[in-house]
Amino acid sequence: MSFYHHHGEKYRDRNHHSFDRSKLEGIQAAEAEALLPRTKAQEEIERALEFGLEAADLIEDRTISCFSRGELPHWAGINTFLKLPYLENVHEVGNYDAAILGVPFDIGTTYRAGTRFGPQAIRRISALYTTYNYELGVDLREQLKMCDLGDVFTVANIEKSFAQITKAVSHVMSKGTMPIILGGDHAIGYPCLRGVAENIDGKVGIIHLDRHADTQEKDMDERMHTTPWFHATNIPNAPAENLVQVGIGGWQVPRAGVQVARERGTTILTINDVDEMGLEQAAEIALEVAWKGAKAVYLSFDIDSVDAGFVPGTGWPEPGGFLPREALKLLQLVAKEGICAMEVVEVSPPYDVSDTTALLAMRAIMDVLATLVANKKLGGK
Ligand SMILES: [Mn+2]
Repeated sequence: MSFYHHHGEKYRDRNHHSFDRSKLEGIQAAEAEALLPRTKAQEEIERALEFGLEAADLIEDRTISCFSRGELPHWAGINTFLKLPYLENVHEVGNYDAAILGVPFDIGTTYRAGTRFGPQAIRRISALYTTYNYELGVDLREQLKMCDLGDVFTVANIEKSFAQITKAVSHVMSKGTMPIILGGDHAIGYPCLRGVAENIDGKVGIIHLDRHADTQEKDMDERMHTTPWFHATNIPNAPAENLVQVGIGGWQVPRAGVQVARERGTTILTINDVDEMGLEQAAEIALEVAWKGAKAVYLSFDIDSVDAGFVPGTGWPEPGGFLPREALKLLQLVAKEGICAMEVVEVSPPYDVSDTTALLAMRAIMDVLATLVANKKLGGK
C-alpha cells in the first residue's frame, strides 16, 4: 500500500465526520456566546460618545468617539486594570463585586528586587485584554462589577508596610468585595491574609502555588518574602492544617522552612506529585485540604511557580515548574469552589522580557475571575 493510498483513505475518513461536533468545546463556546448580554458594552459606547465627543465626520463607524473613553483602541487610554473605573474614593468599594488593588512592595526580596513595579506592569499589559473569555463563555464587563482602587501606600519599612497592607485588604473585605491583589513580593502574603482572616467568621484555608515553601520564621532577621506562611498560619483562624502548597521543589526551598512545614503539618504537593497524579487530582487534594472545616479560601499565586523559561521577570526564577497552561488549568480547577481573595506576587518588570511575566499574571487573574463568575461564586452587585 502506497503512502498516497493511505493519505487518500485518511481524507475520505475525514469526510465522514467520525467525531461529534456538538461535543467540541469550541462549538459549545460559540453557542454560549449568543446568550451573553451586550448591555454594559452598549452603555460604555454611549458614555464614550457623551464624554468623548462624537467622531469626526470621516469616521464611518459611529460607535467610535473622538477621544478614546473605553476598551478601544487597546493601545490608547489610561491604564487602570482592564481600563476599569479608578475608584478614588475607597469608601465606595462596597458597590463592586471585586476590586483590584496594587501592593508595590519589594523590600522583602532576598535576591532580585523590582516587584514594586509589578502592579504597574500588570495594569499596562492588561490593556490588550478584552473582558470576554471564549471557552468559559464569560464576559466580565457584563457579569461582574469591578473597579481599580489604585495602590496601597507602602513605605520603606517592612512592618509599617504590612500594617498598611492589612488595613487596605481588610477594608475591601469588610465591604463584601473580593480583593484582587497585585504584588509585590511574597512577603505581602502574610499581611494580606491577616486582612482577610479578620473578616472571616471561621477558618480560612490557603491554596498556595509556588516553587518555594515560604514557611520559615525569619530570613536575615526580617519577615522577608521567604516567610509569609509561617506568620499567616499563626493567625488563629488560618491554621497550618488548612494550608496546601502546590508546585514546590528544587534547590530554593530552605531547610528552615521545610522543618516548619514538617512540624506544623502543612500539605505540600511537589511538581512531581502533580505530574504523576494529574492536575485534576492535585486540585481535588488542594480543595480538600484548604476547605476542611473552613468558611473561605484564599488563593496565593506566585508567578515563579511557573518554569523559569516562561517567567523571566521574577525575583527567584527556578527551572522545572508548571507550564503556563498547567498553572492556568490548576487555578481554574481550584477557583471553581470559590475564592474570597486572591494575590498574584513576584512579578518583577525590570527583569521581564516583552511583558511575558506580567502577561501571565494578568491571565491568571482573568481566568480565576471568569471561573468564579461561570460557577456563580462571584457577581450580582
Ligand atoms: Mn516563590
